[in-house]
Amino acid sequence: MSWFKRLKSGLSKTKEQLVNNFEKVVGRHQKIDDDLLEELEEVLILGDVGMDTTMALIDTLKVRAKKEKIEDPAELLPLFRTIIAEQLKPLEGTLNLNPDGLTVLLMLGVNGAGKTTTIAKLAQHLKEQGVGPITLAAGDTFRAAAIEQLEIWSQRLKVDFVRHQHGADPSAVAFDAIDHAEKKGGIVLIDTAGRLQTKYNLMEELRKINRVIENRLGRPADERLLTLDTNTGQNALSQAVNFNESVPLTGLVMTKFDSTAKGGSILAVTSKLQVPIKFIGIGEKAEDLQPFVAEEFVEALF
Ligand SMILES: Nc1nc2c(ncn2[C@@H]2O[C@H](COP(=O)(O)OP(=O)(O)OP(=O)(O)O)[C@@H](O)[C@H]2O)c(=O)[nH]1
Ligand SMILES: [Mg+2]
Repeated sequence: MSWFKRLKSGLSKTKEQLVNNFEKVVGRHQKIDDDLLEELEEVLILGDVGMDTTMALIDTLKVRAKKEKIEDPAELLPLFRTIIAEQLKPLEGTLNLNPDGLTVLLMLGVNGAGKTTTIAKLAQHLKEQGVGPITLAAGDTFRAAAIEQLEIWSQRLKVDFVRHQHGADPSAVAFDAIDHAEKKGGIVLIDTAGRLQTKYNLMEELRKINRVIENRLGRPADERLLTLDTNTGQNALSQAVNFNESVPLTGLVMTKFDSTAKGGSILAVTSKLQVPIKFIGIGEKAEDLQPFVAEEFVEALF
């Protein structure tokens, strides 16, 4: 099946929640009035778009409908599509690969968001594109079997692997991985342990890893990516804001669209935080991760 077809089927639960319910509401009304807009507001809030973003979107919808002299409620759906496409378009972003030397990528996120799988999928993706050599760094020294999980991926993908013992300082792993890869160039993908964005000590540890990388390289890590599980809905926004405060993010990876109806949270996150979405994940297999293309995403959603 093509990526677009899989994307479409991956987004089907979110489509049902957001787009189909939107369509049902406009279908029930003869004119665009406050009653209709209130019902649409409810659809967006239930679709995990978040209160503030919903208000802003409904407002834009109202203003644009008036400006474009739209009177038929049915025409609100294509207008809604346009507005979303316009919001997401500037957030497309490609991986920032260092053209004359080593690229360092640091992966962050809460427990179970999909960090390690995303690293593996990314490694595969980069390999297919001829980017390399690739080094995976086992920066999750906390969770049992986390090191082995990444090691198995490195063997499967036939890429370099740097590890320390369980319980070791993750900053030291990052440092050594850069040492290992520096002469070869290519890209180092550094995994980290999952952590709650509200746990001060754990977020401090991330700041330290980030600082150590910066001191070692003489520049910040080329990519500081946050993996967000779309199933977390509204909490994704709090995750993004808090991680961004500890380690200024260069991009987001939104995973598990295939298993959620809460994909509307992508709108909540991106309207608050102007951080590009670099990849989206729609499954557990390597080919289920692809660069985010706004128009393709909106097309699949609608
Ligand atoms: N359905 C689906 N599952 C995914 C996706 N991405 C990751 N997963 C699954 O989510 C689970 C957690 O993935 P991990 O990569 O281990 O997550 P993590 O963030 O590294 O987790 P910790 O290291 O425990 O914090 C695994 O079962 C993955 O296969 C996705 O896009 N879709
Ligand atoms: Mg992990």
